[in-house]
Amino acid sequence: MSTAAAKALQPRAAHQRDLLRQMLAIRRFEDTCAELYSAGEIRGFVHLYIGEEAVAVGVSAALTADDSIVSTYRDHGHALARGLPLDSVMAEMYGKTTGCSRGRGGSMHLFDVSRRFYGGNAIVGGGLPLAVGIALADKLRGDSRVTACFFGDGAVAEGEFHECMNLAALWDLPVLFCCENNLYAMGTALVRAQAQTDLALRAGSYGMPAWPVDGMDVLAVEHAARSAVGAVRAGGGPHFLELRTYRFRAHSMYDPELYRDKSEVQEWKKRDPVALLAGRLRDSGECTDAEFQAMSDELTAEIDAAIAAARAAPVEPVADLTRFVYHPEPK
Ligand SMILES: Cc1ncc(C[n+]2csc(CCOP(=O)(O)OP(=O)(O)O)c2C)c(N)n1
Ligand SMILES: [Mg+2]
Repeated sequence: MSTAAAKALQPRAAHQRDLLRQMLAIRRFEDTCAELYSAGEIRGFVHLYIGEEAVAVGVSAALTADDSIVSTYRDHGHALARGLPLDSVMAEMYGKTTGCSRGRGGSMHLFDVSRRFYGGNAIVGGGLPLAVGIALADKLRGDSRVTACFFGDGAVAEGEFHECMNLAALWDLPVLFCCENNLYAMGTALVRAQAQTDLALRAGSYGMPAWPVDGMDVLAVEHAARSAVGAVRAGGGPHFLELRTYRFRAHSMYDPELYRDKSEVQEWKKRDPVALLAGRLRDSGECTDAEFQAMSDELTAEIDAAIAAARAAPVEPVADLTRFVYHPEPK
């Protein structure tokens, strides 16, 4: 290969290594959260994203810092891919004041206005009207922002999903709907709950472009998201991506997983998004095993430092309990 050709490849290789690092950061962060949860160090509801990392990382790579993101309760991956500092997310898991939501939100309510990351939402489908409202505001102001809204296959059964699809399409709003179809809503399989399981087809019925994407392949996700974001930003109205993915772990920390066969999980693990990209980069010589190990060691150090900082950080004083809480004066 000529030097010029090798140089031309550099940015692509560096970009793909960055995607790999982001996915690995989410994986390591959450593996550690599972351990901390079992040890009783972090509490509350915790929903792991392990297996779905390519979705958050691929979509986020197609957005600019000025675009907005609305997430779900399975939000660690979305937040980290958005660039929320890992230590502020870890501190939030511990309920400390240095957390991105001052320790008042916890795992399900990560939030960072400065990065236009509008939560973390415990209500299934609850982010959809927020995203449509943000996009309506942007449109009325004449801003060229895109709002990416993540939600699960379970949200498609909610009434507000259909209301939001309708309004976004009717008003040509700049929203990218990112449906994370992991085939289950808690213990209910999509096929047992919904008559039409082709979710892109259902979104398409509202007159918006919608298509399925291999959600285990971060490059496929980024490619689809770039083309959809470009079209939305150009005034093409809402677009819908059905990101076909799979969660490798339980729905939340405690779930006996009686609703699926272990063999199904094993089958999907063969297409582990982190291993898939790592393997490709290894085969092309763009990330050797030693480089992968160095990346992994760096992340371990970063996570260890975040845990130490979170442990040492204060909780909010009791005197501040009613701060940020809406409470009208009694008449
Ligand atoms: C409106 C509402 N109904 C029910 C619940 C309880 N609940 C929490 S998660 C969940 C499953 C949602 O599945 P899906 O949208 O596919 O997302 P996933 O958990 O698979 O990422 C349900 C029913 C809730 N939080 N909100
Ligand atoms: Mg689901």
